[in-house]
Order: sequence, then structure tokens, then C-alpha cells
Amino acid sequence: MSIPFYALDKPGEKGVVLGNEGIARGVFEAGIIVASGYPGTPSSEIMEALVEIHKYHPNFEIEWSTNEAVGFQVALGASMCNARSFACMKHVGLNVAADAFMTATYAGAHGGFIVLSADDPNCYSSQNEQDNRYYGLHALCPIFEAINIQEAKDIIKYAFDFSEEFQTIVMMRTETRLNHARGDLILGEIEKIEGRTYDFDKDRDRWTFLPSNARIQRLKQIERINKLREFSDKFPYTKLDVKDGAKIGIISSGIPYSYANDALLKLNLTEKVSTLKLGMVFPQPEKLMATLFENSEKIIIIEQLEPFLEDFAKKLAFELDVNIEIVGKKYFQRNAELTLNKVIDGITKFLEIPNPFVDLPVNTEGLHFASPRPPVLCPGCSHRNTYYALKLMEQKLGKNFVYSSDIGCYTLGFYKPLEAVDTCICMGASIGMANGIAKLHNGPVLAIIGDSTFFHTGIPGLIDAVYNQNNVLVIIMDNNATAMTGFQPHPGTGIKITGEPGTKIPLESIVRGAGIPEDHLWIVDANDLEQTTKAIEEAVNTKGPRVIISRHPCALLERSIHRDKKIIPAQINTEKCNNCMICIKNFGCPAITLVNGKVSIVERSCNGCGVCVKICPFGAIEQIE
Ligand SMILES: Cc1ncc(C[n+]2csc(CCOP(=O)(O)OP(=O)(O)O)c2C)c(N)n1
Repeated sequence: MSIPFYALDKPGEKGVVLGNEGIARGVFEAGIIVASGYPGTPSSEIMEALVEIHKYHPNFEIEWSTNEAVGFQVALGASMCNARSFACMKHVGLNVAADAFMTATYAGAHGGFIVLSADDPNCYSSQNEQDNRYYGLHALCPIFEAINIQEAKDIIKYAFDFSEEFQTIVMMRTETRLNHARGDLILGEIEKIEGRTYDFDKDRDRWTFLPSNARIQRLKQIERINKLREFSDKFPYTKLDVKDGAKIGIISSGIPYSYANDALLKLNLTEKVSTLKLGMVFPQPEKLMATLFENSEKIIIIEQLEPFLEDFAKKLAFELDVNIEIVGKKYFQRNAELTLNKVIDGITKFLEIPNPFVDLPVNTEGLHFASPRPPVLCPGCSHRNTYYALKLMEQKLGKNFVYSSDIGCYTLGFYKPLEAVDTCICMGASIGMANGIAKLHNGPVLAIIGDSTFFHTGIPGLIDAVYNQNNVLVIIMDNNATAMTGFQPHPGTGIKITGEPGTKIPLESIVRGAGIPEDHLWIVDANDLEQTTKAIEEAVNTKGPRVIISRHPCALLERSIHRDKKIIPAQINTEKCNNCMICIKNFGCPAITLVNGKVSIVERSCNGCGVCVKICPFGAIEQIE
């Protein structure tokens, strides 16, 4: 085991890292004391890199929290103890943490407190592409953005000093293109915070949001944001570059700024266009913007997603009574991601000059080198088996099930041939929505939820079902991992982020504790088709709130843990196979395929789960040692 580059105590050393590793390095260099988070693409590797660092520098606390709300609260509590603290989440995670966030920003931070929101323009791995800059605006919380990995490392390190100086929470906003980029990083000094003691800051008026205190804290928050607004013009990562005689100005930040910079280079316009690059995107630097207005005739705002900076710039120009053309979304789409080509396209249209790169694609997807394919459940995935059993039962009982589903690998059951996902809105919503559907729908209503998701936000929905006696069947697909985001452990696995043992909380103990009686609870091995179908039949024919825990470890995780375990791949007995295609058309394991019109199993893909052996009505699939 060799120490990763980003964990080295070698200031000045240069290496190549993943964006998220660079961010983790910045958090570490700042002298982090408590880091918490919940996995979610594109942020997950930040915590994973921090835990790698922790192996060599175990002088800070780190945890996967049950969900983002708890993760935020953990970091907030640590900040109240004067500790530098960090809460890490993907953009939609901030929705979960928002209740605490919206009030905590009144009181601000004691020890430096950074909340990282990893946004995902184009929904690469998300259910939406919300622009979390509005959270900063809404909560009056300063937002930092970086244009590359080096700056992300530097700015997040600086954010801790800033947070303590202004006693404010800071939101670091990233986007997939930064989190998942690879690039150069020069390591900095690891800060040694000497002489600081960590204990709860017993300041009841500050931390207790009774209305009488909240009103006072609210005034302090407004005072703080006004100070930050003034400081924004001096923010060290904000830069105004006015070019002599330039009539055009660009305002941008983050990755779009890097595209804008490249676009100007490619178009030979660097000396003809002034730029204002924002490191703090809220509150915005009013004086610098005003100077840019004074020195330009036209301004173009290059930003991803919503017209956040554009709206501000237009408002400022109006207030300053400056007669200047300001455009943004007129030339850039509001959805999906910008690319260099899209930025070149927008700038050239705005300037009414020919685009020398016009032949390059500027479609919404950017460049595709591989043909697009739908994502599929892996070979040997136990979720497929549960879905297959459900489909068999739908047929046998002659009933259509409503599948109120959730977010995780099992959402891939949406696609053919399973088509067993009817809804998916956000984590934990499956059971809540099923409760509503069951009030009106006259037929079996199923809530499908994964184990990590159940712990995250599923439990209140189940309690609601029990309390209100809703007629829903909850199926918890328990593969012993947060598989979709990279197999992170969760309370049901009993393993902590560091790999050390924590306390295991069995799903069934929560289900029973929520009031599900024994005769309304089935626990099955998802890979045992007979057992699973029997349980589904019984559960569908039972009334009231009821639960099946369909359990089998994730096949990929199993394979990576037990590397020396022998896999006995399934194979087709060509004499018995009559190409009925049930295994392909109904079951859909990607290891089963057609070769020259004949069913065949790709040996290296097969995980040897053996379920396909049981689904073949002709006994034509075999596992021979
Ligand atoms: C609020 C929020 N946080 C995080 C995520 C990222 N995410 C998507 S699915 C998922 C959990 C999947 O785990 P599990 O429910 O156990 O299902 P599995 O993938 O293992 O089948 C996570 C964390 C998200 N979509 N929304």
C-alpha cells in the first residue's frame, strides 16, 4: 500500500489528481477536524480521498452520515466546538440538509465550516440539475467556485480562514466537470493549528433559534452579508482584467470561465475582451462589475444553468443607471452543460463574427465517442431476481402492480425487459408516494427502496404507512451496500467509512420497531427465486402495511471482496435450448446474449449467481463445476 500523492506532506510537489482528490487535499491542508457526508455523484470521491488521507494522518474525525441532513448537522456541531468542519454532498443532498442550512446560516460558523455542494449539470448521475447558487442567495451564505483543480484546492483551504474571519458558513459549489476532471496539483503546506482547544461554545443565544433569538440572529446575518458584499471586491480569487480599448466584457466563474478563457485564446481575442472572473459568486463584487461596465459597451455573461450572474448584473446596471447591453442566456442554453464549442459558438454569435470551429458539434450532449447504451443491472445483480419474481407474480395473480420506486441501482429496473419502476422522484420518496397512491388505487401498491435509501429517508415513510394503516407493500432491496455510488457502507452494514467496525443496525429491527408485525414481514434471499416468489404472493394477498426484505449482497461487491472465490459460470446446454428467449426477453441478464442467433452466455461476464438456471423452463442453462 503506497501513500497517495494527495496525502503527502511535501509542499511544492507536483502531481496529477482527480478534481475530488484535489478538493480533499485542500480540506486536509486547512487542518480539518471533523468531516462528514453522504455519498452522491459527483461528490463521493472527496470523502473517499479524505479517508485515504486519514489512514496516514488520523488526526481528524470522519464519517459517512445517515443522510445529508445529519451530515450537515454533524459538521455544524463540530463548528460549534471551534473545529474546522466540512459537510460534503451532491447538489440534491442540500435539499435534504436545507432545513438546518437555512437557519444555521443566521448564526454562522464558529470553527471554519464549509458545506460542499457538487452540482451536476446535464444530470449525468442525478434526477435533476438544480442550480445550487440559489441556495447561497436564499440562505445569504457566500458561495465559492473554482476554475480548475489547483484553484479548487487553494480556494477551499482559504475558505476555512475566511469562514472563521467572517464567522460565516461557506458554500463551495463544484460541478461534475471539476469533480471528475484530472489535472495538475501542486501541494501546499498542511496547516498546524496550534493552541486551539475544542469544546462546545456554550452561547445559548446564538445557537438556540427560539423566535426571540432568531430575530436577533437574522439582523446579524444581514450585517454579515453586507460586510461580505463589500469584501467581495477584494476577494483574492476574483479577478478583473480590463483590456485597453476593449469594448466587450465577459463575466464568468468556475468551469465556464475556463471555457471562456480557452475560447478567447482560440479566437485570438484575449487582448480585445475584458474579463471579470468571480471566485466568490455570491455576494458579487459590485465595484468591480461597475468598473467593467464603465470600460465596456457590451457584456456577455457565461455561466452554466440559470441566469444567476446575469440577473444580478442586469439589476446592478439598472441601479447604477448604466446604459449597457448585458446578455447571457440569449446565447447560452439554460439546460445541460456548456462545452468549449458551445462557448465559442455563443461568443461568435454575440460578436457577429464567423465561427472558425463551426463544424465541430455543439449539440446538447457534447461529443460522443461511444454509442449511447442504456445502463443495465449487472450480471448476477440480486435486484434483477427480485424484479423477475415480482413480474412472475404479476402474471400468476393476474394483477398489475404499481411500482412506486426510489433511487439506487434498482431504478435501472425501469428499462426493458423488467419495466418495474413507475415512479422515481428523490431519495426516500417511494414509500411516501406509495402511501398516497394506496389511498386511491385499487390494486397492489408496492414501494421499492434500497437499503441505504431506506436508512437515508425511507424510515419516516414506513412509519407513516404503519401509523395511518396504509395498504402498501414495501420491498427493501438489501444488497448490503450503497452500490450505485460506489459501494459505500451504511448503518445496515455496520462498517464505518474508515473500514473499522461500527454498530450494525439490521433493517428488520427498524421495520419491527416501526410497528410491522411478524406476520407482515418476510425476509428472503433475493437469489432464491422460489422463496422470493412465495413471499411476494403471500405479501400481495395480505392487507395493510407490510414489508419484504429481499436480501442478497451486491454481486460486484462480493466479487471484489472474495477475489479468490471460484465462480462457476452458467452455460447453455445447446441440445436442450430451443431458443425460447425467456432468459433474454424476460430476465435480461447482460451476460446472456445472442451469438449467431443462438442464446449464449459470456463466461467472463457471468457472476455465477445461478438464478438463470432456475428460470429456464427447459433446463437448458447449467452450472457445471
Ligand atoms: C439526496 C441524495 N443524496 C444522494 C444521492 C445519490 N444516490 C443515488 S442512489 C443512492 C443510494 C443507493 O443505495 P441503495 O439505496 O442501497 O441502493 P443500491 O444502489 O445499493 O441498489 C445515492 C446515495 C441522491 N440521488 N440524492
